[in-house]
Amino acid sequence: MAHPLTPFDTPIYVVRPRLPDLEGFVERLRTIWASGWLTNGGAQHIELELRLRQMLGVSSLSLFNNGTMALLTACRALSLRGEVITTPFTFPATPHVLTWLGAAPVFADIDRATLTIDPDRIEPLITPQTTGILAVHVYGTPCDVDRLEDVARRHGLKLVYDAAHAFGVRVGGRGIGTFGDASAFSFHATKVFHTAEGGALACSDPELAAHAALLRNFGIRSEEEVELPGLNGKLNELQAALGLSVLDDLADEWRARLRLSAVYRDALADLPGLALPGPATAEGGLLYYVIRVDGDRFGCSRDELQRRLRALNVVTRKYFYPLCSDYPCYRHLPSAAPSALPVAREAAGQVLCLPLHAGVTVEQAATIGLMIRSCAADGIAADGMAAVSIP
Ligand code: T4K
Repeated sequence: MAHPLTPFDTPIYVVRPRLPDLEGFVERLRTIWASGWLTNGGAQHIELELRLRQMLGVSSLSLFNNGTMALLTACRALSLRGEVITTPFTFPATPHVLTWLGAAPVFADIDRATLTIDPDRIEPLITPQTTGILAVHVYGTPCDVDRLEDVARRHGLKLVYDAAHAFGVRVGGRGIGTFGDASAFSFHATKVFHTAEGGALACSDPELAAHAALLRNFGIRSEEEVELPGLNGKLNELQAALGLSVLDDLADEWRARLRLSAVYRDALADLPGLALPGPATAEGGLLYYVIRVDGDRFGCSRDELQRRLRALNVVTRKYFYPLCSDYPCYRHLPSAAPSALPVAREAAGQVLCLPLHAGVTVEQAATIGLMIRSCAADGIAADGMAAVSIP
């Protein structure tokens, strides 16, 4: 094992796209070449939609050219307008789709354990203008789907899930995409399953699915009928072929991530001031390995830890810092007041995503664990205890 204070020769990135067997992918490309069909719902698209529908356990699934477009289409198809209650602890895409629809995001604080929207914080924010709730399964951890369903039903609100992180996640045996009115997945290159860029919209209502399908293709009903002001949300055949190839060896990727999660846990579990994710047990999720650093107890701040790891060629990310409610376009909103979002604010100051993908070896993960331990020891040294110095 490399000495923990020797930088890796090349960067170890927080995420890396799964690159499938090239020969298998080229075989699929040959089929596309022979067909002369590059987009607008070709054979690869049809096959991928079918396989994902079965795999995710949803009755309807439509592919999109990215997760943002799938989310935008879901919110549009459900007529979200006025005010929509959402979380500040997410990627910019979540509140931005609301803004693009002319709806105002209203931020509710998050639950301390799951980092997803706190159902108890939603009701006080509901006004006559509220039309829906847009919740996010952060890092693949499911929202409290039962309580969100209850709040939405009692107040007649639409419930949309941003499931960008939640590919393959199940709750009580049910596919995560079966909850709420609609769910949007992201198949960006940095996700466990990907199509380089891509996404999908899942829902249970066939009428909603048909409406969304129209919105995805300019609102075109037939050659001579354009029914709605739709946009272009289509995934092309090359990307669908890539997705099919990635699906073929996805089990390997999940196995590798499970193994690495266990290595990190063994390496870090006893460190004070460090909160780790619960032990990973099943396929699904495992998008990031997110630790939370309590700087005072750990010995060095999250930001300092990130800087030191970067100097050792370990590239981590602070998903999600800053909070969306702190962006210049949202911080004027009443619900964005820092005092209203204490749990989200604390999480944004503590989270750090460690490298988690099949490109990381068990030995590298163990070394990253030792590097993190060294940072803690170094911090403690500042208080007069034994030191391990980092160049
Ligand atoms: N909702 C949520 C909750 C989301 O997290 C996202 C996207 C969306 C909605 C929207 O879905 P999409 O419209 O994107 O399908 C990345 C992804 O671009 C973004 O998809 C993802 N969430 C977000 C959490 O992460 P960045 O700006 O952090 O990506 P970037 O380019 O800095 O890459 C991150 C790391 O990945 C780098 O350290 C290097 C590595 N990388 C990246 C790419 C693109 C590679 O190794 N190879 C690559 O090809 O947003």
